[in-house]
Amino acid sequence: MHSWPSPVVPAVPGEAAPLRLHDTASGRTSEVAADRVARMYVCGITPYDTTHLGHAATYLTFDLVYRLLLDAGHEVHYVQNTTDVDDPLFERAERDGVDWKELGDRETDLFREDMETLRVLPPRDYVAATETIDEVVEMVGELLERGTAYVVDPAVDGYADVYYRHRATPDFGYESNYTAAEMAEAFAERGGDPDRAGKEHPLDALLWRVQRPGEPSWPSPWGAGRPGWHIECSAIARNRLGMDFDIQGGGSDLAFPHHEFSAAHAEAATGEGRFARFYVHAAMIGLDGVKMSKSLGNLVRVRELHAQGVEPSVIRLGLAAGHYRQDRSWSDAVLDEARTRAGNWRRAVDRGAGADATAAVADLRARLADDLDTPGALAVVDSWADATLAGDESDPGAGEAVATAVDALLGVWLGDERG
Ligand code: 5CA
Ligand code: ZN
Repeated sequence: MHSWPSPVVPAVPGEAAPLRLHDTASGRTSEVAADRVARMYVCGITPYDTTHLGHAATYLTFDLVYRLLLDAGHEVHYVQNTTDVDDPLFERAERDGVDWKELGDRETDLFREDMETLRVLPPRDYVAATETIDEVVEMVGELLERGTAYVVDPAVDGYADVYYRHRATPDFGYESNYTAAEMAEAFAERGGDPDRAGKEHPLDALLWRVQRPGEPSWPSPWGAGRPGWHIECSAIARNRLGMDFDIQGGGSDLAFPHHEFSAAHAEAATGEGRFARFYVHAAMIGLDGVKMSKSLGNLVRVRELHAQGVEPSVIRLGLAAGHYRQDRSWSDAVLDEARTRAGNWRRAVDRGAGADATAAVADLRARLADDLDTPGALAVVDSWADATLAGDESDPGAGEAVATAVDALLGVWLGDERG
C-alpha cells in the first residue's frame, strides 16, 4: 500500500558521528555498522485508534534513527507493517458497527496524516498484513516442513490451528532475555493464548488460525483462516530485508513475545542465523503516570493536540525531552516546557548571527549519535540559544546553520509555524 509523503531532509555541513544504539538482545550499546544501505524494520500500528502520543514517541524514535543514518551517509531501506487483521480491530469494528476492513483503512489514513504532520520520514515499503497472506502461508509451510510447527488435533475443539514450537530455535529467549516466569506473564498479557487446549506447550505461538464463524479468512493448505501476529512481521521483514538486517524496532511492550517470536520464526524457517543485528525498543509513554493505551482509553492523540494549535515541533520536543529508553509521562508541564523551548530556539535562530554554530552542531550530532541522547541534544541547542539571546553574535551564519541541523537531525522545524 502507499506510504506517506516525505519531508525534505537538508544536508548538514560538517562531519557526522557514527550512530551507536542499545541492543536489547546483547544489553550493549554499540555502533550500528550498517552497509551503505541500512536496513530497518519497525512494527507498525494495529489500525483501530491512533495516533496517540505513545505511538508517536515510538515512531519519532525510529525517525531519529533514520535521520542519523542518513546523516552518516547511508541510504535507508525502511519497512513498516500494519496489523490490519487482528482481534482488537474486529472488536472495535463490532462495537462501532463498522466493517473491520473499512475501519482499518480509515485509521491507516489517519495515521499517515499524523506521520506527515509530525514530519516523520516514511517507510519505503509500507505493507498491510492483508497484502501478505501468501507470504505468511509460505513461511508457515516452511516451518511445518522443518518440523518446527504443528497442527493442533481438531478433536480438541474442532479447530486445527497451526502453532510454533517455541523452543524450535536453540537460543530462544536471546532477544528479550526474559526469564521463564517473565515470558509466561508477558505472553498471557500481550496477545498470547497460554490456556488454549491442544497445544504442546503454553508458550507455543499461533501461526495460522482456522476460520471461526464471522471472521475473515484466506485459503491455505491447512484450511481457510488467517495469520497469527508474529509470523506476519517475520515474513514481511525477511522477504524485503533478508535475514541479519540492521534494526528491528518497536515499543518495549513488543520485546516479548512479539519480537522474540518474529525472530525465532524467521530463524527456524531459514536456518540462516539471526533475524536482526539490533533489537531496539522505545520505552512507554504514559499520561500523568499511567501507560497510554488504546485498551485503557487514556489517550492524548496527535491530531487533537494539533487541532488545539500545538505545533508538531512542540510535540516532538515534548517527547524528546526524555530519553527514548526511559518510561515517561506526557503532561501539561511537559507541553509548556516544549513550547517555551521552541519559542527560545526560534527567537535565537531568527537573529541570524549568533553563538558558534559549528561547535553546537558537532555537539548536537555527538549527543544524538550516542544512543539518541535527546535530553543532551536539546541541552546543547538550549545553550546555543541562551548564548545567542544573551547577545553573542560571533558567528554570522549561526541561525541558519542551527535551524538546518535541528531540522535534519531532530525533525524540528523552526521556520514559519506550519499547519
Ligand atoms: N501492530 C502491532 C505491531 S506489529 C502493534 O503493536 N500495534 S500497536 O498499534 O499496538 O502499537 C504500535 C506501536 O506503538 C508499537 O511499537 C507499540 O510498542 C507502540 N506503543 C503502543 N503504546 C505505546 C506507549 N504507550 N508508549 C510508547 N509506545 C507505544
Ligand atoms: Zn510487528
